[in-house]
Amino acid sequence: MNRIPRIYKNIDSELDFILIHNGPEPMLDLSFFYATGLYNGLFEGSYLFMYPDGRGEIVTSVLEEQSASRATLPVSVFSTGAERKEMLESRMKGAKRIGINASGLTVGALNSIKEFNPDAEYIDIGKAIDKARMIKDSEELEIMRKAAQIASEVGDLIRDFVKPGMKEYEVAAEIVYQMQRRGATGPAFETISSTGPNTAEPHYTSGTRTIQEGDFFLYDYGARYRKYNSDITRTIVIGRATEEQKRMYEVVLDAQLSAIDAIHAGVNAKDIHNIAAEIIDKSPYKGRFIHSLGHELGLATHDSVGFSPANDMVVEKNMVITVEPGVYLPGFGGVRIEDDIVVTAEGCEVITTPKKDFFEVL
Ligand SMILES: [Mn+2]
Repeated sequence: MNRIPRIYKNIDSELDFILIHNGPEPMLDLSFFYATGLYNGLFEGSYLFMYPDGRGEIVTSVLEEQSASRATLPVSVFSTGAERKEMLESRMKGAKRIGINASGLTVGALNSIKEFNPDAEYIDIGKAIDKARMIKDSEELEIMRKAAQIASEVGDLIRDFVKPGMKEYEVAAEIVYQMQRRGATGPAFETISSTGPNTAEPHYTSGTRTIQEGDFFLYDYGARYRKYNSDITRTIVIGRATEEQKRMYEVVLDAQLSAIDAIHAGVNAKDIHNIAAEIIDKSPYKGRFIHSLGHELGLATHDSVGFSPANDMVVEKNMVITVEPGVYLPGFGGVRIEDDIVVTAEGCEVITTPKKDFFEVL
């Protein structure tokens, strides 16, 4: 796979080349994997040259030679610092305008590149890469459907697994274990497994609290498969639910389904957020929806902004975006329901499928 031409479609200025440079884990530029289609290997300290005619070249260490051999692009391998210096200098010599992806590059990594050619102008073309990454191709969609499917199977399993007396971290461990048993490379992000009042904290992860009768139980998790991610949230009640818990759930579900119904290519992202926000603000939970409706998903869990009140963006076919309204009552608890959708011409396809009828663990 070579996605370099797709990136250059979004660039109108003259460049000698674009240079991607990975730092040490976790300072990797995911665009390296986007452009090359590589999904094995770490590629710390590796370089990717991308030329305006669509050619590319990977420059990497002998450590990654095996992994790099899966690429369709040519690969040059260095085994010493001196060899690396020689390879970089010879390729960068005389270049006047070099494109970089500033958001994927640490200041340290940029400084190290500049040593090989201090005279060039370094131009941030990150927006062109982001734009390409937003629209998924058929191979990316196939991988993402698999990531979604793995996580979906585990979603249904977990609501039958959770019981009073378990610790939050035990359920988190089970989620990750079951995803990996189904072929996930790993979790997409640190699993959220929260109970009771902790569910009111949207980015709580998991702790030592013991699940009790009457608790909300909220799990927000995803599978990583071939470096692509899925992202799901479900909320259930442990034991018999109160009227308040039921009402919260119904409001959030209504907001989510109404927003999903309105999605199609050509719609404005902020209008989709506002559909969900209006439903919540007309309920007793006015003002308790405290984040954006959803983010774009791909190689990064938060690939780019998605359905947000500030995102005046026309939604396009084959974007993958989450839809995740929530309401949070500090000290009491929160409800969030999240699915991943692929935008189509006429509507959208929901690719995450765990059940989301109101559920009590009895
Ligand atoms: Mn999410």
